Amino acid sequence: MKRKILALTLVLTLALLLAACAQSAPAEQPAAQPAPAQEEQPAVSGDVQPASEIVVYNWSEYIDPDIYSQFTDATGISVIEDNFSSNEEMLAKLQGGAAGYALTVPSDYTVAIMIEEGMLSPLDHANVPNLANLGERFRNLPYDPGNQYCVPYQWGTTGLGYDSAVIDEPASYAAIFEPDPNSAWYGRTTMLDDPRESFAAALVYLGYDINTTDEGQLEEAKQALIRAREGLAGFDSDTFEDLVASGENVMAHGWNGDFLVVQEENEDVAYVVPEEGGVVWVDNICIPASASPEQKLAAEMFINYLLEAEVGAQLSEYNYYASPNAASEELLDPEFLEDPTVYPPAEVLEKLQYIRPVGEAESLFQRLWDEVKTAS
Ligand code: SPD
Repeated sequence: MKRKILALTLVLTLALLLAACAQSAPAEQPAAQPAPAQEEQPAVSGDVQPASEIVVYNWSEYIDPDIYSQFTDATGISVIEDNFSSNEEMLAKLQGGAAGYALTVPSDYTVAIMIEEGMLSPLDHANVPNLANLGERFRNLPYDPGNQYCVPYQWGTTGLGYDSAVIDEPASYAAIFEPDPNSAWYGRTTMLDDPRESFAAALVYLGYDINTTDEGQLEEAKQALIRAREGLAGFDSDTFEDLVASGENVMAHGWNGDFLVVQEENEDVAYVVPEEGGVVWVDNICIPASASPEQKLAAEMFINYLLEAEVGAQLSEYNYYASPNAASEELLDPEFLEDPTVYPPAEVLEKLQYIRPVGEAESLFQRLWDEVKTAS
């Protein structure tokens, strides 16, 4: 199978390089004549060669490292990965002027913010022919219609993971927001260190819309989070699943795939979307506007590689998240495709909401989140 991937990639890489060379052939023009004034220069000029190295700014443990080395073997382009733990952390770093990243992986609402702020470079679809493999419903998502800037990477849900050998299924977010010192999870539970995600859990528990900008409702959610802190071991977006698998903690608010991965280590780890509902999300791979034309071309080649049916399946087999790649789905184990923690049934899906951009209230969420974390 790997040989087939390699062959396909070589063919595609050659095709892209040939296309780049063909575009670079200048139209016959006498050198002495001034070039006609052009209102708009193409983002990538014809003679651009792909960068020999790219840096991908990604969530941690979100990609099989073999995918990077396979891509390097196929194209000669090496890949370095840097990690972030929340959309807000990634956004702040890029807004602060961090350059050098050829790719980053924002969630839905953050894509909308980044497009609005001019932080993303539009995709040249001619360099991403494998876009044809994307599932129909991932082609016109409201935050990026027509995949003008990004390609959906993986999708999933946010809920509660727990050690089923120690506690019963936490059916409700009350397990977190009504801390009980006599419960087995008191002091052995974490929540995501993520303003929009943790506020979403509090808001949904209180019966409010997770995208509310009503200051009274947000203040109530803040108080609920401060109360919850009493029963928490902390806020953690990096090791929450490992701490449940190792037995140090017994419950964590987190993302479905991360809990499924650690089932290999501890089969008692389970995951549930509480009865109140929660968050459904789509992460996307996108090119920061700060990428050079060379980095952008190499980044598009990488996106195209990820969209290979086999590579997309390899991604899901590694991180246990649902794939937006329809061609990959055909290669995935039917057991995975039927797992309700990966592909939620209709009755769960209808209780889930997308986090949406809230404009100026974004800073209100951040201020209230800082208050939650610093409250004594
Ligand atoms: N271990 C990688 C997990 C990536 C989860 N991203 C989801 C963000 C939803 N707000």
